[in-house]
Amino acid sequence: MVEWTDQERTIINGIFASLDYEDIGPKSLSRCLIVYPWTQRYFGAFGNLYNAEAIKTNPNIAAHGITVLHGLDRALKNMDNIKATYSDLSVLHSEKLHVDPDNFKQLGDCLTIVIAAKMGSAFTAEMQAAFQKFLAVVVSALGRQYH
Ligand code: HNI
Repeated sequence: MVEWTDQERTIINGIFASLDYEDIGPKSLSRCLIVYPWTQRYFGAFGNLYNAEAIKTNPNIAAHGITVLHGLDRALKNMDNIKATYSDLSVLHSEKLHVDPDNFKQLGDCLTIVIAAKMGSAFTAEMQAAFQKFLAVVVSALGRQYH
């Protein structure tokens, strides 16, 4: 069971409260597909992923980036029970989508970078520490149902 300090809870809630899902979601997912091109294989049905420009302007990728961020809302609202909260999503990514669980971390790192780029110096080391911890718990929970 993960313990959260009041400061960590405040920081994580603060980051999500100021998050522009429609901006950060598409940017994070498209960055992941560009920086880690093997992740494109799961999005074969999403249309043109021919180059970075195509990925950045692909409306299906943009929409899915927003879906993923809303997926993170579930963890935010259930911070003391992220493992159970994500058990269905973990089964989906494992058994139906066959997503290699290593990719969860790559996407999380892209999200951190996009948030840092947007917030600039306001994204302090303490904020990053709390956010990375949150993402690590999410990644671990999403990887739980793999065997
Ligand atoms: Ni992911 C579907 C959340 C990482 C590939 N994913 C979803 C859905 C949510 C979601 C929510 C929609 C489920 C539903 O329809 O019931 N995904 C998350 C979260 C993370 C994550 C919270 C990590 C932070 N997903 C990834 C990664 C990949 C990925 C890293 C591949 C590289 N996800 C998919 C694919 C789908 C998907 C593919 C199905 C999309 C579709 O519409 O067909």
